[in-house]
Amino acid sequence: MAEPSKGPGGKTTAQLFVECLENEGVEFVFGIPGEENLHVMDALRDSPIKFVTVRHEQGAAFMADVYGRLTGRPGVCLATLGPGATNLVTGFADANMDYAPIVGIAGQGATTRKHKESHQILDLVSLFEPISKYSVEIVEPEVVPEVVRKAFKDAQAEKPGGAFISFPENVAGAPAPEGAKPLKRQSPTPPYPSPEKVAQAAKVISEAKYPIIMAGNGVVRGRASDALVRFAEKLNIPVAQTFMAKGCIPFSHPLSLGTVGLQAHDFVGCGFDRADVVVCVGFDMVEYQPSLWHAKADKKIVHIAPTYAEVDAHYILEVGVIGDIAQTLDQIAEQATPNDASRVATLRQAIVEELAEFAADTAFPIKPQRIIHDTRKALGDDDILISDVGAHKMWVARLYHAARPNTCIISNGFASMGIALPGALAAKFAFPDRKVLAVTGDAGFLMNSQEIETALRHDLAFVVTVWNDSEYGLIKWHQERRFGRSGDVEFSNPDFVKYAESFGAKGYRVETADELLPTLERAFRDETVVIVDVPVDYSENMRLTEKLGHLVCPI
Ligand SMILES: Cc1ncc(C[n+]2csc(CCOP(=O)(O)OP(=O)(O)O)c2C)c(N)n1
Repeated sequence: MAEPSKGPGGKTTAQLFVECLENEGVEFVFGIPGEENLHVMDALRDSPIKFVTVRHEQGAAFMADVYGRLTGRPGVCLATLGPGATNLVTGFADANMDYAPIVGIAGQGATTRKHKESHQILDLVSLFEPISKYSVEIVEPEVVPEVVRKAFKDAQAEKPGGAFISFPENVAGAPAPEGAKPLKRQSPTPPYPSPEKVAQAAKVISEAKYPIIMAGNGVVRGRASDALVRFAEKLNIPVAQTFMAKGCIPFSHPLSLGTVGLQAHDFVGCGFDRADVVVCVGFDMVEYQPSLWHAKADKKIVHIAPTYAEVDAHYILEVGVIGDIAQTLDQIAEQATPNDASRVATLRQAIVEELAEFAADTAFPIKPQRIIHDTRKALGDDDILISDVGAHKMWVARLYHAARPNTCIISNGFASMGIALPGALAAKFAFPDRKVLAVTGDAGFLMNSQEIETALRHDLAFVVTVWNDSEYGLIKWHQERRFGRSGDVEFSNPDFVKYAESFGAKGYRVETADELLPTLERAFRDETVVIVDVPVDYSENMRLTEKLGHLVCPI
């Protein structure tokens, strides 16, 4: 590797690059050093940006993913070329498909060896193209300010997602051009809604007999929860929220119908059956395919978002209002007339009763409903729960009642296992004063549990509940539902208490249902990483399927 040269500008291109990251307000870079990113790593040593050395690049990408989702600012992850970059892929794709802003950076071999068979060289720009909004290589030092500015702007603009930068080592080590400096940051602002479209939407909503709001993750991204609540209250329209929009209206609000998105027909689906107008606010169909809630394509859809609607035969718009969500909602609310909704209370009641029914259930292994009930009790309204992906996610989505946006993080676009534990680290970095809980299956836990060491090294404190069933629980559920039998989903687990202790973390095993809540409370008092092994009774999964199969709508 050629020695870095500072040139007439007094800095290397890698130093200019890091200056550009600082200009973007980057606080953390999550990653693993390697030979081809040495220049960037070295430049970071003189920067206030904190480099978080992780134990697997996938962990770094998930950390950047959750950091991006929670803060609305791109999370940044860094890897070396070849295998380092390929390890970033799953977490990076998760961010991109969950519409979380993320910037991925990978070192690359020198441009002088990229044209031929060469150690660890892979075309990284092509690799990241299908999982990003922008994938580029820095081919000359002078493009650095533009590349970095564009990467952050693209990652953050609606709909947010991934920007990937490949940084060849010879360019990184080359002198920065004289006078080169970061470009001024400008945040893209969503358009102002068109008055004609606002008037059309207000008319459709005023004429509706049974309107319902489907609030999606765009409401959370647009920081438009207060406007959503104002809109629902003024027009008296019930609100269902997607998994990723949890908390955009507090569950305790009389107009909240809870969460939609379970493939099965749930109580809240009853609200959709009756609806003649569905007001989709910041809705991403990656979360909930329209054919599942709009099979007959017979309802009027009002689409409110900063970006135009995706095309789908079951999502044909009556009217689409493209603009800043909060402004759009306020303007429509001013013009529309309120709806007469009296049936909301009945639906809410059914959902509340289901949870109450299991609040004191002492069966062991513990029923999912009881675990969710006690989990909710252990956390405050501002605390953060990060769910992994599996059957436990379905229970979190259905029954965990979030009071505020971004307090229950679920991956429901790409839906990759392994997000919860690294996600908890990122949440704690972003919000050190809030309690953070990772909820994970036993399989997803072991996919990224190496990051326990990273957390301990950084003195982070959070709790992980491992729903222990020694199976790929969600897949077994699907097998039984579709084929009436299951197989190839069983495995054995390590002793999670000893496993936690071997890292220097704490571990507890819950032995009765009544121990769960006190154990969680104690775990949060411990102020370190605590793994809680929670044996779960997943026979409730098929019981739920049967119950929902026979569901008679209460309205
Ligand atoms: C990386 C990844 N691999 C596979 C899947 C498919 N998948 C979804 S849920 C699941 C089982 C999860 O098992 P576990 O983590 O134990 O959670 P449980 O379902 O038991 O609650 C699998 C294999 C996925 N979503 N992501």
